[in-house]
Amino acid sequence: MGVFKSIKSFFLEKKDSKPPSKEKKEENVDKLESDEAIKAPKIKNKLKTPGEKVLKDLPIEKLKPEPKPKPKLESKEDPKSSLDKGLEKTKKSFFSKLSNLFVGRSKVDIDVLDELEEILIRSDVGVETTIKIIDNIETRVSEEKYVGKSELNKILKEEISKILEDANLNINLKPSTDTKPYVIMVVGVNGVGKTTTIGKLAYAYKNKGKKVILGASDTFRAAAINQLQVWADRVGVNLVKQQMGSDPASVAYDTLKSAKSQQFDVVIIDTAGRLHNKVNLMNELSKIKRVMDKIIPDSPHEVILVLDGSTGQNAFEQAKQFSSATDVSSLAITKLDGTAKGGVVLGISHQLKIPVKYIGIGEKITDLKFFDPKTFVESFFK
Ligand SMILES: Nc1nc2c(ncn2[C@@H]2O[C@H](COP(=O)(O)OP(=O)(O)OP(=O)(O)O)[C@@H](O)[C@H]2O)c(=O)[nH]1
Ligand SMILES: [Mg+2]
Repeated sequence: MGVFKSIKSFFLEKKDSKPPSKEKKEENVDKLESDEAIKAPKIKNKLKTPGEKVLKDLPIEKLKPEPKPKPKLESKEDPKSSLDKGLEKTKKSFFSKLSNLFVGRSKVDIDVLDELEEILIRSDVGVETTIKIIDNIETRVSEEKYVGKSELNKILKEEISKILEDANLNINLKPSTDTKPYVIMVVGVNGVGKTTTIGKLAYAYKNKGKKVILGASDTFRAAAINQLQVWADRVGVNLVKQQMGSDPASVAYDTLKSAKSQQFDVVIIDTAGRLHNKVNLMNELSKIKRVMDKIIPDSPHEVILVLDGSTGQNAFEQAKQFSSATDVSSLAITKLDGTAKGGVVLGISHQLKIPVKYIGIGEKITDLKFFDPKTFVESFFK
């Protein structure tokens, strides 16, 4: 594996100088049918800030009556085919490179493995994950007499499945707590797709018969509040909001109070992705969590970090930073359509050990898929 070592160090250097790019893929939130999402692993949140302001007597905006969802937004598409479509760019780019591997060659040798390593790195799988895959394939190739193109595809598919399944082992396995309301906080840097994902998620929960309420805790921009209002109206769920610049924790407070008193099943809190600096952002998220915990002990029950898959290695960095600053229960990787960087799902799952729960494959209300490693890999290798 001497040849690989030099290639690895080459890519390690190259990775740092790579500009952000886009991509990603996933599966259907139709799986919410099983209610599994509501049984997501619970996270402990014991962040306490000294001198925390007591939030009381805050004006709670009147809840709007739930309008009917607009049927035109519903997609009649087969979820599988929409996943295939969403992953098309990654797939095309990856497999066209893969088939070039065998031009003028009939079996897997050291050169093929070196090139495969490069393809994986270029598909944003990440160096650490690529090395693991290549090492495993190398071992298997040396054990088998003849490995040609179809055998390599089969081995590669198995190795990728193994990595994704291992990383997602713990998701949805915790027993249901029957928590009501079940509180979800959505975090991530600006522009990754938090608000859109919340809209899609609210739609999926509502379709499962859940009574959903949203909280506009991104008070940093007026447009952010309006955007969430548009989604709330579109899906037909309630929204709690205050004016721009108000305390995000107080919006969360209002939302949870309403959810509790009016017996909502699911609360989804939007948060700002952009503040004056990173420390401010993380402090604010901690404060929102502390306030929630006071109203509904142990909430939020789930913190979803949204990452823009099309930013490739940048998404890795964001995942690292957020998970070191706050408890992240799962990931939603968006914008996998329109990017060839879908490999990032693999690297992030493997290296950060945070399960990928959803993938966003478009801007439509139905374009959020529950991430199932098996279906994902099947779609990829189809
Ligand atoms: N193609 C595609 N676009 C998406 C997807 N998810 C979100 N978007 C688009 O990405 C853009 C940003 O999405 P938002 O939901 O506003 O992102 P945000 O994280 O809430 O952004 P801030 O509120 O600015 O922090 C919008 O134009 C969305 O339509 C996806 O899965 N695929
Ligand atoms: Mg937003």
